[in-house]
Amino acid sequence: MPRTWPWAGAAGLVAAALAVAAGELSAAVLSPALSPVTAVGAVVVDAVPGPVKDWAIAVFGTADKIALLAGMLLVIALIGMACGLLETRRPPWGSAVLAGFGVLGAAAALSRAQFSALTLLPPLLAGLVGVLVLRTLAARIRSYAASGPGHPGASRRDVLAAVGGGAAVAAVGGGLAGLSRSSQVAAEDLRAGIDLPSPVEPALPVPAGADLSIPGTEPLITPNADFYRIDTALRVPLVNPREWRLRVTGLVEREVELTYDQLLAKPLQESWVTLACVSNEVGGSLIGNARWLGWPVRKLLAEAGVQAGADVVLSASEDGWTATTPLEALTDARDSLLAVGMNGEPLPPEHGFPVRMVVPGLYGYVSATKWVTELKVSRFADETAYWTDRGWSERGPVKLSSRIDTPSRNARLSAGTVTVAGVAWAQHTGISNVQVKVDDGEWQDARLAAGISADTWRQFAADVELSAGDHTVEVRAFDAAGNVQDATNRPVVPDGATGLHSVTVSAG
Ligand SMILES: Nc1nc2c(c(=O)[nH]1)N[C@H]1C(S)=C(S)[C@@H](COP(=O)(O)O)O[C@H]1N2
Ligand SMILES: [Mo]
Repeated sequence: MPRTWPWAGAAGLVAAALAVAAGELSAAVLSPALSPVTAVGAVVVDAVPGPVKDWAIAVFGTADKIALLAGMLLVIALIGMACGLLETRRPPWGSAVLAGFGVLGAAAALSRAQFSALTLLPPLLAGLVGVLVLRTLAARIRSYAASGPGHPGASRRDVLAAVGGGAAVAAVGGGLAGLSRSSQVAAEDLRAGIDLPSPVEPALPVPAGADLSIPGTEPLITPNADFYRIDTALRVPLVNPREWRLRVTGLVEREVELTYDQLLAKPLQESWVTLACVSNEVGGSLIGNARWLGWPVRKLLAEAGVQAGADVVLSASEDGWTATTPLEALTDARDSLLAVGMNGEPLPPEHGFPVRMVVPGLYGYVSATKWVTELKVSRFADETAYWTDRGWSERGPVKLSSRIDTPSRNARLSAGTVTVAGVAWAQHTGISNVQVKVDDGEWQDARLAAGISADTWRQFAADVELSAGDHTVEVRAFDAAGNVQDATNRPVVPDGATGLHSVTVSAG
């Protein structure tokens, strides 16, 4: 019988490597914050006693994170090899143990503060890939082991091809994951070195009672880590703020170039703006509210001097994405910003670090360019942009809308008084009223929380009486210009969904 334990160990190592690569690469694509290796590392750091941490920092210094990573990868490699030996001898125990580690990775991901439906995807994908690879390779090794005169099975060459092929894929995948990780770490280091100036014009204070804090509703101010992320970037662009430049070109009296330090030296202001995506379905969550620190775009455009006849600004990002924003929205009195800060921190890499645009009242696809590097003043007649080239509307004002956060869809409640609560928005116009309706009843006014400004969403709450049985609760908003929310159901293409959000619940 051929000797197989070295093959079994190698198979386990390859399975573990492919599992880690699958987990890390899927996280790199979805959001670097979802890295299973980072999640497990954070759990390890939390679990390690203080004196050991001090020792590690004393020994490894600033390389402590690399040492931790190397240690974790070594342990994973050893576990992989052990699973390989186990799986070839006692299937399916090796892959069961490997799957167990996938579940532990998922638990580590869950133990981290921010949880979304995507959180579990990288660790579970890692576990799945590891198990499938291990089972396939181990089956081949067993067939090789059982082969002999009169028992044709896999040859040594078959085993070599399978394990070697897996190792080659793991090397490529691992290399890519490593690259993406090191650029992520580099971006974090660059960000960590930045000390944002205080705004000359601070944000409006949040009025008392603006946050109703009703259980089941989203917070009035969206934490950065929970803020929706939409972009076409497979890898988050890594822009060194020292090298960043913003150029103002096109129909201007003089071209202007701005460095990051020059931007930070401007009199900055802070504004509350609720940013929304045109792809947000009625009742969807592609919307968030943050405090943005930045310099008004209108001041930069004034420095450049806009020529007569211009009606659009084409903004372009580091990674080639573009948006066309009506010039007016960037020159009128609204707080259109070249933003450097989000909720008191430098912009997170995935939200446009070091500089992005934020324009109250317009969907992100026509205004909120992240990693922005150029503003070209031009004419709508001469320009198109990334999404307008793909069938989306040239103009993208945010539509008046509202969303019920609680009760949730299909909730089972006790009959009686139930609080219906959520948010309503009409950026740059403001919300004047919100109404809710149960089944075919009358519309009733909700309590409207104080607003921060016309550029932000407003919370509402209403107490409704629900008898035993199934009910549909619906919401509609009115803006400060007297418009009522459009009840006609329309899809998100080409310029944003309309319709009323409703939830069906059952009371008993
Ligand atoms: N560079 C770049 N900027 C971009 C995009 C993009 O794909 N690339 N997407 C836009 C869209 S469609 C939206 S809704 C907002 C989302 O910003 P957020 O990810 O910070 O929430 O960014 C906008 N800015
Ligand atoms: Mo968007």
